[in-house]
Amino acid sequence: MTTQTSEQLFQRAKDFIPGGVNSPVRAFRAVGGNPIFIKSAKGAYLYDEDGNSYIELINSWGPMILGHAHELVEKAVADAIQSGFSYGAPTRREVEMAELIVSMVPSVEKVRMVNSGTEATMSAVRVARGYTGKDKIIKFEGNYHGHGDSFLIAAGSGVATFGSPDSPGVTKGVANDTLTAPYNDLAAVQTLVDANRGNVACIILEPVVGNMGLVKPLDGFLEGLRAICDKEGIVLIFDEVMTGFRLAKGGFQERCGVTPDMTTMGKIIGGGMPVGAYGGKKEIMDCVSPAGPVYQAGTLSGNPIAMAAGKAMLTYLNENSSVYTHLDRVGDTLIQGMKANMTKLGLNYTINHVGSMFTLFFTEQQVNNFEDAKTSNTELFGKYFQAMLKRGIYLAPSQYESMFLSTALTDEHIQLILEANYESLKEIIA
Ligand code: KE4
Repeated sequence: MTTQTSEQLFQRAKDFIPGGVNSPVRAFRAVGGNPIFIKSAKGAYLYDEDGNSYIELINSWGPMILGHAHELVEKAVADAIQSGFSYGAPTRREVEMAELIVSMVPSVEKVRMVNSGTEATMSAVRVARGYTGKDKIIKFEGNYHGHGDSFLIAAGSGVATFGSPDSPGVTKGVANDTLTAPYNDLAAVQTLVDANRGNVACIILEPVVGNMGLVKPLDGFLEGLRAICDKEGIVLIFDEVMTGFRLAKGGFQERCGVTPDMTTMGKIIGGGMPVGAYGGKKEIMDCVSPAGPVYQAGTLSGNPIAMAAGKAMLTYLNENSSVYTHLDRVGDTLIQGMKANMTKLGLNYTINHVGSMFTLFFTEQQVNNFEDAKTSNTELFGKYFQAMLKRGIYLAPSQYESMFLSTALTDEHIQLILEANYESLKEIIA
């Protein structure tokens, strides 16, 4: 399989785009080699610039839950384009989209559309600060909420100490208002709250983490956070940019039964177009301009083409809940097969899995937080990634990411993935 055209494009790209990509993880830095440049996609397949095809398990980092170029979404976009592209004025489509989201996610009483998950989380934190009048936020190590300054914070050395900037350009002032705790560690959260009583505006987390690889909340963790927030007057924000509309039509909060005060959304909500959203309790969302004093705006927010794509996808998911039982079954089949392959090879790596999201960690210990995840052999993951790629299976190019399944995957695809998984594991441990 040649990737010559991709390599040529990457060389050109690096002259004009930082690192040759418009989002860092795409550069394959974590797995070695050069990135593959994609020419088209359909169903379960990506097609690169050299004519290679791949069964893929990223699905644009989550959005393509129905597979690529689903005819329903394609038709909605084609129809919408006939009416123009962008007006910068309110439209019927935005009203219909807001009504649909509110009907699918009961904890969301009002919602504001934005253009990315980052915009959604940045805005939600600002609103929580405006609503409570408090400055500090609590986030968790290994949780990613986009590239907003408040989130690019390395964990403090001790649990009760302030974070430090995790990127040049993020100021110490910003870092001082972000407190971090290990995921699944309620005691650490209580310590932070006790040390900052009356000054914590919100706790924001991925209710199922995709961004350190897949990590599930331990029993009682989400319930414990809900209790702390109720007692202390802290806004609980579920960042469901990844899990929203994927793990259930109402997001993971529908599965776990814990209700956040605010929810951030992205990815699936746009059907592949650039859309994010944040929403929650009416009393909180009515703080948002122009209803209230907390400012937030966006030229292309609620863009009619993006609303058409997102509404087509959400409507389908809302009317076909069998999508989720189907994806649970596909996920179970794949995970069982991967575990059987490892048993045959005498391997015992950890797989974390919820519904249509999973991660194969190259470590034998349980992975319940970022420190656990970092025991993974990332070099071996890189070899596995490349071995799967040359067998036509396209995975997320980092150990610290989740895979995403789509309804376009057939039993035949799953068998092909399992065959490649067995051969790749056998190759890298030889
Ligand atoms: P965007 O700004 O990339 O649309 O969303 C940021 C974001 C917020 N919250 C969660 C839970 C997320 O997973 C993300 C973005 N996810 C990454 C995947 N690790 C997107 C891939 C990328 O950065 O290119």
